[in-house]
Amino acid sequence: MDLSQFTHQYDHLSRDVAAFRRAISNKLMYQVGKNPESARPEDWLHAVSYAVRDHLVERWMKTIRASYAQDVKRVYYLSMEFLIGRSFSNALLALDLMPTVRQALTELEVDPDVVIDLEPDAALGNGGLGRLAACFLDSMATLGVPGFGYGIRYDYGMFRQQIIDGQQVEVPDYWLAHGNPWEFHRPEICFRVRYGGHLEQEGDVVRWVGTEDVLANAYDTIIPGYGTEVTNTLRLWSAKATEEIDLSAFNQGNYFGAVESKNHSENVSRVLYPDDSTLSGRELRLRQEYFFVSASLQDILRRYRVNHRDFDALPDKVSIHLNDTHPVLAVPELMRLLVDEHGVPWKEAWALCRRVFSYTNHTLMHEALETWPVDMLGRVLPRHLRMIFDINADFLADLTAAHGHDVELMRRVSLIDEHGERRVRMAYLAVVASHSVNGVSVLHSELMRQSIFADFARLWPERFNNKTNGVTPRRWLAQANPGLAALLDARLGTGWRRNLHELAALREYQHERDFLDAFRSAKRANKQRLADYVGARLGIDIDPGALFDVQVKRMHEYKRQLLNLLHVIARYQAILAKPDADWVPRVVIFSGKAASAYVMAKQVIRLINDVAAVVNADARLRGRLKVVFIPNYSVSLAELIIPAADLSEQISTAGTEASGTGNMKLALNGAITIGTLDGANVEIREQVGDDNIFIFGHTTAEVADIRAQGYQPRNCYAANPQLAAALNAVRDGLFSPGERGRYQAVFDALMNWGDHYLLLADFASYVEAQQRADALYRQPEAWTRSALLNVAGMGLFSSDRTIDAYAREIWKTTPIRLDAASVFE
Ligand code: 26V
Repeated sequence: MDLSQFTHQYDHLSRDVAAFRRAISNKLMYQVGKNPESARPEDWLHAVSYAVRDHLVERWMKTIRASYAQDVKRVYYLSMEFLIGRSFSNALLALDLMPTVRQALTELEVDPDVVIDLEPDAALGNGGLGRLAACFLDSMATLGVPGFGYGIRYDYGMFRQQIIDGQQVEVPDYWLAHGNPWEFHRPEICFRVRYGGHLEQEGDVVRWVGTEDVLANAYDTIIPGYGTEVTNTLRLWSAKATEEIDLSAFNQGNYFGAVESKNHSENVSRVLYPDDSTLSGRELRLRQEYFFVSASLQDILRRYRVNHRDFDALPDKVSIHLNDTHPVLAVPELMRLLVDEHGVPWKEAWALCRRVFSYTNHTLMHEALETWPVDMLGRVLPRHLRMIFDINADFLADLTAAHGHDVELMRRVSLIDEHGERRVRMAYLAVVASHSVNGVSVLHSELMRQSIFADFARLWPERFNNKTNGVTPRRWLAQANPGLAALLDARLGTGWRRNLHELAALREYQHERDFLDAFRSAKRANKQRLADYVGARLGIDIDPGALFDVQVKRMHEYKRQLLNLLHVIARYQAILAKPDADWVPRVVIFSGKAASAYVMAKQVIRLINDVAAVVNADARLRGRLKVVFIPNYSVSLAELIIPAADLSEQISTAGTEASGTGNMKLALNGAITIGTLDGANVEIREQVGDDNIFIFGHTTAEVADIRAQGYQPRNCYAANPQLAAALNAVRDGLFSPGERGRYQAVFDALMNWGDHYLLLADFASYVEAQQRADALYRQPEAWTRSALLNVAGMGLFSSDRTIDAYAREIWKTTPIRLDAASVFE
């Protein structure tokens, strides 16, 4: 078919406001089915989204055609989570249509900002891991890497957080309530996913029979690249019952029973597990993991077979990336498809697997490492359990052949943990099956080799590598911070959006008064924007002239929001003790969700809100300290908060935060980091220089030492009256006058239960670093210069750099070519 008649239909009109106005009106009428008089703002949002989406579709078709024509090697990024956020402004940015569409809407008497704010976030992720997947999709498209995201289309995303009486209340996030104009339902792309049943063996042939099945149905979202026509696909699976309803039950008059079984099987894609801190070990989670992995692998092999008759070329055409262990069942599933369904001999199938899979580890936290009870796995996925046992047997046999019969080593590296209830170690399966295993910062990759994968790193050192995380400059600078973006455009040109290293040129302006002033006013405007939000939503009056001290991330003990709060309390007490001293005004801003079952994290949220209530009401402070907990942290809220930050709190116990990406987003937006030598903070320091970051606290090695010697938090308490006073205030109920004992457990966790994350050991050093921050903030020009040098140093932390390294070193893919010739060849 000749595409030329369609392909450029819109291009020459794209900047034509009148044409866009007509397109929006058409969509409103013919797709949404409303006339302008009765259209609600939501209807306009849908109409304009459809109009914008059309422009992406053209590019999409072009990319898909080129990828088949060139038979490119494709990357499949398998992830349980994609934390996309909003799509509308992102699409406008990619298409360079923001001014056109704003103007068109305005002429239609629709406020573009109201419409933009109506779009619900696609919050199909918990935190860092899911947002990284979204940044990676953006970068893959931008670099022309032929990539697909595969995941689950959860009906309910990350819960909405309300704060009621200071406490977190979780509300379901039914993000699809008004429909999703960005997705394409593909009823015809539907795969059967099987569960349960049992195995029958005839000779070498194993048959998996008697299963209970569910269908996985595809929904596609277009992922636009920036400054390129390349667009990729995010394909999310939704569960559908195999029969509409159970007809036999229906015919016997059991109407409700008939519908119930349908509902039951469709539950598998109902809700995102909103806990990234502990493995719940729930069977539904296991079913979810297998659900999307099985559908994705069937789809991958189907696509491969469009151009290939056997599987010999699979590793040359297919790269499957495992985003943490959540999709590791892809390994036995690929083996099953190759061996059981396509008759590939076991050893050949395994050799293919080993060349296809790569794996990223995102956490060393023991509680988050996935293991599944052998019993449960055998019940839900008997064929896969058998595969895993066979893979393990081969692996241990090879090990013995190469290293002799070392029982201790075999016990340590076995895919099956035999201590107590037998469990499958999913991370080990990932390592054994992958040709590449990477961590997400230099420090984390090193610790990964030394700790959880020490034996494997000795066996296969060449398999292990580092890929320091990055963030997309499109969303996290161009979109979130239009003020700063405009300033950068004026001085550096617009190239930084695709080549973030160009920010380094900012260093030349560090002594230019006018530029520093302009930089400071951009920050000030962002602070005003946030202050307006906080005033309107929370009724708290904050001064945009104060230092905005920001900690935004999941609530987790290792991230130490409580350490931050102890400093707030100490500062409160210090101001009261010396009310006439010259205090730097501060607004301490927290935002983040706690897993619903994470009692301590929820207590910390409550304590923050209780402290905020007391501090914000205390007139003696004369506004020099304010504490704000902004409810319902999300991608959209991050886009509002991060550009307004002066100080970025990255204060995890050294050795616990794999990388962090918020640290990068904040520095990119001109916040100075106060942080430990943890995760990517180490590399941020290298890039911005020691003078432009406030480092404090014990190092990873020191933390290990302290623990080895038998850490005594009480000694810190005894030695530091300021710390003792802050802790006593918490214990004695200064912030919970109606219930004095409310925070006894928080106090005990630190003082009597070992303070696992060493808050007390780092407190003095933290307070001293905070004083350095105050001192610098007193010199507006020096502060601004330092903030500027942070932006200038962020070139390395673009997810484009990260993806370029994945593509070259792990996936071995080349960018797709989208010249006219390639489309029609
Ligand atoms: C873990 C678990 C474990 C139990 C079951 C449910 C569940 C869901 C998600 C997770 C993810 C935890 C790992 C994670 O998000 N790691 C973060 O990854 C970021 C991207 O690499 C990194 O910047 C953060 O430092 C790291 O905490």
